[in-house]
Amino acid sequence: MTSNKQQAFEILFLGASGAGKTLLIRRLKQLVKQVAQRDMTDTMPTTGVEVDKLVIGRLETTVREVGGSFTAVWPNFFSDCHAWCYVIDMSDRVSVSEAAVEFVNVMMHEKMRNKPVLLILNKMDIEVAMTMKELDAKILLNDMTRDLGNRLCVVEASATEGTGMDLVLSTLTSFVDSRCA
Ligand SMILES: Nc1nc2c(ncn2[C@@H]2O[C@H](COP(=O)(O)OP(=O)(O)OP(=O)(O)O)[C@@H](O)[C@H]2O)c(=O)[nH]1
Ligand SMILES: [Mg+2]
Repeated sequence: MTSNKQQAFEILFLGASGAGKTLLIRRLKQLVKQVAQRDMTDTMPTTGVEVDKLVIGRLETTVREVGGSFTAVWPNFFSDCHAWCYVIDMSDRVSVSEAAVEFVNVMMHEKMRNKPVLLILNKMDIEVAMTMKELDAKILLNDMTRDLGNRLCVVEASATEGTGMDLVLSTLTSFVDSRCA
């Protein structure tokens, strides 16, 4: 494994408070480190920033979560990240549109425009969760993924049940490894 500074990789996790960023990162950690299954759903809201180091693909990767209550400082972390994830709570139908608008705003930020992004549609285990098709009707996801090629990936997940996590990891691995190529 190479982990010198030149090859360091940083992934930024953004999304509204309660969307599931911390739990998703815990699940990722569990997959990568193959730690035993335990109840890990007892998260607390992230105050400020939380940083983890995980080996993803060929590099030791910094995974940085900025709490959803700290949107004002999100741009402070745009320069240093190489890829980012945006998490939407699909069960919160009232806030999905707002979250989607926030996502598009970050996508269009000059420091983020060319970076690979994984949009995680989380909490799909909840019965009332909006489907990807419904979200597509709101923000034309299909058009965006077509226009941006493999720079934008979209995954449906449930951090609670662990579904979609293999795809989250393989997508992040492809982001990391494409930088090493
Ligand atoms: N049902 C369900 N609950 C989830 C899921 N993901 C997260 N949760 C729960 O949602 C709550 C908030 O999750 P967090 O991971 O703390 O959310 P966060 O995005 O980190 O929130 P901030 O740190 O405040 O920005 C917790 O009670 C989690 O257990 C999911 O996929 N399904
Ligand atoms: Mg958190």
